[in-house]
Formats: sequence, C-alpha cells, structure tokens
Amino acid sequence: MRINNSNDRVHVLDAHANVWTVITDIADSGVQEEAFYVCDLGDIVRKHETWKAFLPRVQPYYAVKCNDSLAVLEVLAALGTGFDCASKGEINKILDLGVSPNRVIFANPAKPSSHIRHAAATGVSTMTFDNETELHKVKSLYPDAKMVIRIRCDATDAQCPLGMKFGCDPISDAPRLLRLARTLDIDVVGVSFHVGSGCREPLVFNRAIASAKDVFDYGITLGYNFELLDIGGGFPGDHGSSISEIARVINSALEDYFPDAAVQVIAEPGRFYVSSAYTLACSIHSFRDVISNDETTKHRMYYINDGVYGSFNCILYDHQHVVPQPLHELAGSKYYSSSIWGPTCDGLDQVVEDVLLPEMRIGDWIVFENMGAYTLPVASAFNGFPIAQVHVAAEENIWDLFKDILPLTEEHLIMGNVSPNLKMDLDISRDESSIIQHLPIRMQVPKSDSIVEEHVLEYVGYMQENN
Ligand code: ORX
Repeated sequence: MRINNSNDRVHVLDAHANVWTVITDIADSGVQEEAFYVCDLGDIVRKHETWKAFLPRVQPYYAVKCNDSLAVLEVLAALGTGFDCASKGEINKILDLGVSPNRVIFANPAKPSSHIRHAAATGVSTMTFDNETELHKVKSLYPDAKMVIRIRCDATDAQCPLGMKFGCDPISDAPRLLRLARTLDIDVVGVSFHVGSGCREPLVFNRAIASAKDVFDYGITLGYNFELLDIGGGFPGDHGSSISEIARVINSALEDYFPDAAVQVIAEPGRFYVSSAYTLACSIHSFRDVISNDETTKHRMYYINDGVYGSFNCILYDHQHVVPQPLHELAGSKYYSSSIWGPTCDGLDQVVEDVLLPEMRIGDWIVFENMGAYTLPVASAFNGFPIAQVHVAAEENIWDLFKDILPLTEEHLIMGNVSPNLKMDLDISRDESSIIQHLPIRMQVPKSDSIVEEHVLEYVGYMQENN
C-alpha cells in the first residue's frame, strides 16, 4: 500500500478496538475538527468471503467507479478480484497496481475513441457495447477486441435505474447488432446486463439470465460460441444487508440456463464491497433553533462540516438515505425535531430534512455508517471545505493476512487505537499533512493457506519490480 502521507497509514486494531473506538479516539482527541472516515479493511475482506460463499461460480469484477481509493483497490487486487473499468483513467488506476489487463473488463458501452485506443494499447481487450456506432468504432480502432453485448433487463425496483441509458433490447436489437458484428468480423464473446444499482427485486436476475441465454442461442446461429456471461452489479452492501436471496435466484438461474461450466460467469459488484466498510464522522460547528409562532415547538437546525458537495453528494446522485447517529448521547437527553445541513452557503446543502435527535452542542460529533459507496469519488472541496480524510483500520487477524501480501514497514502502521502518530494527522488538510515519501515496501510470498488467489504472486512480483 503506497503511503503518500501519514493519513494513508493503517490503524492495526487490538482485540478491544473497532471502528467506533477509533472514531471516538479521534473525535475525543480534542484536536480533530474536520470530518473524517474510518475505513475498515476487514469489512472488505469479509465481504469477499461472503461473495465466494454465496456465489462460488461468479467471479467478481469490482466496479472501480464506486470507490477508487487506493486502499480498496490494493486490497481487492490482493484478494484476486477482477475490475470493471469505465474509462482509461480507471484502467490506468488498475494497471498501475500491477494487475494484469485480462483481469479488467471495460464495461462502458459508449466509449470515447481515445479510450478505445488506450484499451488497445494497454491490452484491455474485453469491452461491452449496445449499439452500432460502438461496433464501427471498435472495427476501426481495436478490431481484435473481445466484445460483450449489453442487453437491457430492468429491475422493477432499484435505487439507481440504468436501463434508460444503457442496454439494447434483447429481442428487437440484439439479433441485428450481432448480425452487424458478424458482418464486420468482430469477435463477440458474451452477453452482459445491469439490472439497476441497488437492486431491490432479486427475481429480475432470473429474467435477465434467461434473456441472456436467448442471445447466446442466437449467437450460435451466426457461428458465435459465447463463453462469457456478465451479470453486472446491483448487489446491496450496507451493514445488515444480505445477498442471500439474490444469490439464490442467480445460482438457480445459472443451473437452469447455463449448466455448462465452460461458460465463465462474472459480475460487476460495486457498493456490495465498500458501502459498509466506510464510516463517516462529522462535527457540529453551528446550530440555530426555529421556534414556532405560538412558541410551542422548537426545530433545531444543525450545521456540520460535510455536506452534499462533499461526502453527501450520494444523497443527490445515488439517492442515498443517510442515518445520523450521535457519537455520544447524554443520558436523559430530550429529543427535538432536527435537520442537518452541510457547511456550504447553498440552500441545497441539506443532509437530513427532519429527524428526532437529542439536543447536541457545537463540537459534538454525528456518525454516519454505510458511507463507502459513490461518496469519495464524487466529493469536491466546494466553498473551500476540505474533503474528509480517511483513516484506514484493520483488526490484527486481518492485518496478519495482508502482512504476507502487502507487508508494510513499521512506519506504515499505527498500532492500537490511538498512537502518537495519529495526532500528527488531526485537523490538518491534505496539503499540510507531513508528506512521507514512498517508503520501501518489502514483498513476501503469501502464505499458501491465505484466501488470496494464486495470481496475487503476479501482483507481488509487480510490486517487487516496481518498488
Ligand atoms: O454508473 C453509476 O454511476 C453507477 N453504476 C454502477 C455500475 C456497476 C457495475 N457495472 C456498471 C455500472 O454502471 C456498468 C456497479 O453497480 P452496483 O454498485 O450497484 O453494484 C450506478 C449509480 C450510482 N449512483
């Protein structure tokens, strides 16, 4: 894990510590004013174990757009996932980790020509399409590409529908597009779909997989022999959520429609892997009370140091509903109707419209869980308010797993809950933080019994050559 400043260090937690104790230590240190995240690497590892247990036949290709933090990408690279990239920028992020291009799918059906040329130059050969224009562009820019036709099949209920923008009609469009691909002598290797981000209708996966099978069968009439099914994203990732029902539908549909193990099945999970790994802590810097005309009721407006132009952009763009939890609650507190507002001067900058909260004071902290998906990649420093810092944490057993894969020098680690080093990071913006040059990272061959995949050796080898 490359350390650019001490904020990127890993807090290795002892048995008595957890995300909330780390948050409490930082918040109560008295020197932290800005909002901050704690990222729990163990949460990501446990999600990967859950995925492999529930969907053993489906290889995950993590959707980089969901959260492209280096800590996330390096951990997933070491665990052996593939990556769903949407642009040359995301492709570069992944290849720079030493990941082989054959672990990348370029899953954007409408790609700028320069991005297609970049894919050709970097060997990222598998990419999606859903229209004629894309086929003609690929024919001229990357004729050896391995194309995956993206069909449309929408969940009846999803947090973020995608079908209005991407995915061809599997009945009226797909045959025509496959005939054009055949005419252009373009290699089509499979079918993909995305039922909608944050899918709330598991049964859609049965419809989509059945529909994909029909397209596989049509491909055979044109001489194609598809071997790749990409079931996209849509898997929930908040604390307490489960993919068990979605997995049951998927596994059953794969048995029914794709019993042949020769067909490689992948997915493009995003929020599943990162949502619950990130917890955000914000402090109250102002408040005002709104008293009703008859002076019988009071509504308190709290102003915090993160908002919709920062981490809470997910409210606008990802339709997220965020849940405020006071870090400390005074016994016997009286609850009031409250609203929570971001730090900018924009009236749009509201985080929570109306919620019952105990009376809190300036300097008190409010914690928001499930803040890892579609937050940091979009956050801005609008109005000059800094983007929340990330403190990376891992329980000792999780770090034991990684220290054989990503061994870090002692300077990279903050042992225990709060270390003297931690105070170095508090209440300073990124550009002021003490910049620690790239510290030498010793790579060792991973233990044979670790859950990582065999090709992490390739990753380890890359890091040895490049550090
Ligand atoms: O494009 C977007 O903003 C987000 N896209 C999600 C997505 C995923 C996987 N593959 C493709 C995608 O477009 C091609 C990941 O989906 P999920 O996180 O649900 O597993 C969706 C909208 C986010 N605001």
